[in-house]
Amino acid sequence: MTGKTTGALRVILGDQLSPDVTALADLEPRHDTVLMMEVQEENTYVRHHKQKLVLVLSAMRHFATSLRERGVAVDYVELDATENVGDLSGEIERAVARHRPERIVVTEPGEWRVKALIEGWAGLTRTPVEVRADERFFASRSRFAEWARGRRGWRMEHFYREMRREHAILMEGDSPAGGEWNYDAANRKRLPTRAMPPARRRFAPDAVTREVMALVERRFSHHFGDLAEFGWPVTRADALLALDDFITHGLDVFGDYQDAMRAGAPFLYHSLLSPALNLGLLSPREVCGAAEAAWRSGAAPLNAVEGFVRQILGWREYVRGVYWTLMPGYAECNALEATRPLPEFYWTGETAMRCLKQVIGDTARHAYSHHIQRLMVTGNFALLAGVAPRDIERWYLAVYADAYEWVEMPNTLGMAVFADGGQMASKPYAASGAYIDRMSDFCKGCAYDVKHKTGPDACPFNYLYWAFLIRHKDRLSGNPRLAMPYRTLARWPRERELAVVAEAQAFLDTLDVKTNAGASIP
Ligand code: FAD
Ligand code: DLZ
Ligand code: SF4
Repeated sequence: MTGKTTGALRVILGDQLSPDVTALADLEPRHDTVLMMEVQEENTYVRHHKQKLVLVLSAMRHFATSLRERGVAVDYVELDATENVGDLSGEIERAVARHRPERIVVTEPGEWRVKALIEGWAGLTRTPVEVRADERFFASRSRFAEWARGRRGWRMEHFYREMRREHAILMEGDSPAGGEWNYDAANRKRLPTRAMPPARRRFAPDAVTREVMALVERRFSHHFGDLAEFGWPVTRADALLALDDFITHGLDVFGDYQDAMRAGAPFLYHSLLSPALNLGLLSPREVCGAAEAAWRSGAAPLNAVEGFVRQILGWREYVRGVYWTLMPGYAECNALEATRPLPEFYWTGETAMRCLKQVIGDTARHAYSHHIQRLMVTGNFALLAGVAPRDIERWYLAVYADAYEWVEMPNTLGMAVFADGGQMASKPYAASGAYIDRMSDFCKGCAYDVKHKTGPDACPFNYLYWAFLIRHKDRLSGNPRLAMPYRTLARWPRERELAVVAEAQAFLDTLDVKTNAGASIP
């Protein structure tokens, strides 16, 4: 390619796989070149689950093909290319030498770390760099900042209602559809034993994906997780089929069983759409639009559709706003001063606690857990055990197919382990074994007894829960949402408190806390 000069070098990062991404707006096929780079650094900044690596790399390759089919010149640097220098900035430098572009155009990235890299590109290459807003979200970063400015407590529900109005989703004039903003009271039921969750559509790996699978097994064999069950959509066409599958088979009872868990049924009625959404294969607008259309046509009830839309128009947008408003300091927050290294079983699944074993095992098999599994099983345990926020945060970033820092970090630090001290959630999501027992069938086959509060066979979540409340009494007892358990605790004699704390400590001392290199579950 030496000798050719390019108008604009349009950079597409691995999670910017949307035909309408701003970096491609006003593309001049005759003059411009699209640059896509597979680089070692992005594949190893955490030990990403092997399925996540295959998903990103295969989706990138398919996206490049779809651009070429539209007549766009794509300079695609494969991971195994001999000249590949292994990081985004190094590859930009090489690409600028190849193409000598007038300017570089890129859409703002999803991570602070990559934003900092991009800020160095103009100096590095002596070429103007135009960074464009990522318009694939309902709210721009500045829209969230404007909403947050001057508010003391941020609550997702308030932001969500503004988004509903602003984007006219599930609205009837100025009022929310059906008269209520939130139908959670009708949601979150226990899954009946007779309920038969539908088999979910998975996508058999095609030749491109199989080639990437071999590459990942060869280069990243020591990363977490298994490839055998890989079934994620890697093209927009397949992602649209996945959306249709969910609207047809999952949406109508999505709300009812949103919080339910069942051993051997990791997907239940969830959409499984986050990997495709976060890569840009689907847009949040079309997903919310499809759900609203299902309600308007009578195919799904309002409680289900509102519950689903709230996850995307509400939570997804809200956590992105939290991330960009509070970074870079947010990454370091540790309000509860938790310091325990991540227990080894998060990587191996080797624990007698059946809930954790099941969720971690499914994570290894599918690179997926639904929200309550993440929040109330692995997250709850990390919170109660006082795992260092940065350790558990890096774990979530590594093990899920949908994990990118802008969405993963606030969910982990803010929601799961309360490291931001309540910026995101009004109380820590701490729960004893009774919650897990109520929402799942995990406790039935467990070595521990969920009904026992103390003693060698007592469920560890029980004494860890009370020890957590005791440990953080000074900080948390004034929280109105924790008034009930603290009232209970106030009735305990001092000896009982001390006994629970000692039992929790003895259990925590038994945890194997070697920091693991990310080995697969056998
Ligand atoms: P569904 O239950 O079908 O929900 C529909 C969609 O709503 C999801 O696809 C997702 O785009 C969105 N959504 C739902 N809940 C949230 C939420 N809390 N925050 C943002 N979006 C939400 N989600 C990610 O996309 N990437 C992550 O790295 C991630 N890390 C998480 C870490 C922790 C500790 C917790 C508690 C949650 C995390 N989540 C993350 C949020 C949520 O668990 C996943 O979005 C969801 O499980 C994805 O599965 P699904 O597509 O079947 O979701
Ligand atoms: C996650 C990821 C991976 C695994 N690999 C690449 C890659 O090789 N090239 C690339 O451009 N992007 C990759 N990504 C996505 C980036 O890490 C992503 O842009 C940031 O996580 C910001 O969201
Ligand atoms: Fe988990 Fe406790 Fe239930 Fe066992 S008894 S599955 S450890 S909640």
